[in-house]
Amino acid sequence: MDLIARSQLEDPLVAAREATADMLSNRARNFSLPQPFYNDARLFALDMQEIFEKEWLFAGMTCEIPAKGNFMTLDIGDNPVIVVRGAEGKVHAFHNVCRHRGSRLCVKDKGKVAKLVCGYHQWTYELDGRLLFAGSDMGGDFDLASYGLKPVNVRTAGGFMFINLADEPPAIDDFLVTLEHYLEPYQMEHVKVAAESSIVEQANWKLVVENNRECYHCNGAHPELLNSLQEFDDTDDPRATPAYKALVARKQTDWDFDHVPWQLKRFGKRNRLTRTPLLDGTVSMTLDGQPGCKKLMGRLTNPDMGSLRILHLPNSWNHFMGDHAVVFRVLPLGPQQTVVTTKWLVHKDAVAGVDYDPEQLRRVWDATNDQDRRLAEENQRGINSLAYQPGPYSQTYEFGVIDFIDWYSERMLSNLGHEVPSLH
Ligand code: 3BY
Ligand code: FES
Ligand code: FE
Repeated sequence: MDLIARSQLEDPLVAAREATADMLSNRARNFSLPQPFYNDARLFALDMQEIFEKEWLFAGMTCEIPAKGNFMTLDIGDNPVIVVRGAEGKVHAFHNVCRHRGSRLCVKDKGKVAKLVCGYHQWTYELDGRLLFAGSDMGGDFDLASYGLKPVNVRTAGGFMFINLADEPPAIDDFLVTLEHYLEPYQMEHVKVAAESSIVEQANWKLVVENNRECYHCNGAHPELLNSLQEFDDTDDPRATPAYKALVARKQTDWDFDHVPWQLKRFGKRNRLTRTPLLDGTVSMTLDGQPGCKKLMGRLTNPDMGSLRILHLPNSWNHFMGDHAVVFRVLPLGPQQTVVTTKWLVHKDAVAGVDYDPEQLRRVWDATNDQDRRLAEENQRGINSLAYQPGPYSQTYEFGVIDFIDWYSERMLSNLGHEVPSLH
């Protein structure tokens, strides 16, 4: 919206901002949030303004736009965004909004173009966002240079693309350097998408993320996933058994031998990277735990890489194994609606039907995603009841959820311009 016009209208969320800051400043730590955080339209608008329009978001993988002119689009709430590969391999991101009369520019999810051409009146932009051509008669003093696409901050590392809609994005460099290092064995320029799914969950985005941050529900919900996944988060998991710790130590020796990073790294509560073993005897998140792709990723020669887990709040978690990787992206659609996009990655020279069967490869996480969707939707339905009141998270089983809600509360308060209370 035009900035002057916006300032002339009263912000309808003034009261909601105060109430939100108040609820977060006074929340019971280690308890789920009050109901409005999960179902109120004003709270949802604030989540979009203060979290999704201000924090770094996972957009997609560089392998999805491998060559000049390849683009992908995504919507951050009301903000359509285009990510495009320009000259010399440079990744650009723009608001996907034409500078003529504001039409959405690229309407496809992905594709390849020579120039970015608006479908309405054919204003034509270079891949770096410069306006090249604006119809036949815009008047003699029309200055093309004033009507370039509005840029969106974009950073890439280890094959991941992150975008940020803020004027002054928070620092992210330390995480990106580590991400690059941890992904080096996977040679992410030699990767392709083998399968992809997007599912819409009738649940607030925070319920989707909360569900992912714990495995308290795994035993009851995920038979396919538990053929390979250890329910322990890491060696610092309070439930970790001596047998698990011994397995971890054994695998870490193998990974060191292959010069593959595994150490737990955290960047605040926003990012966490760690490599953890799968169940002994299994090497991949497939139904039988055996490789789903015969050709291993990158420079790897040992399929037994466990899973490199990469968390990026607010909207991504990922598993990198020896034979394939699974990357997840969460985007809110409404107060009680979220889209979860999953992509299965393999070596780009792996051949479908020969080295891997895409249907087999995706089976475990298709099943797991659907199970998690049901859990999040039932969680939403109960929370909508007048009976709902915030309930306690288990510090033994749900520490990841506590961390997520702490991160969310801290970022929300800080972005609202409020003081962040100390957590201790
Ligand atoms: O594997 C995951 O991505 C998460 C972590 C624990 C439960 N959930 C399935
Ligand atoms: Fe894009 Fe007119 S709105 S060319
Ligand atoms: Fe789950």
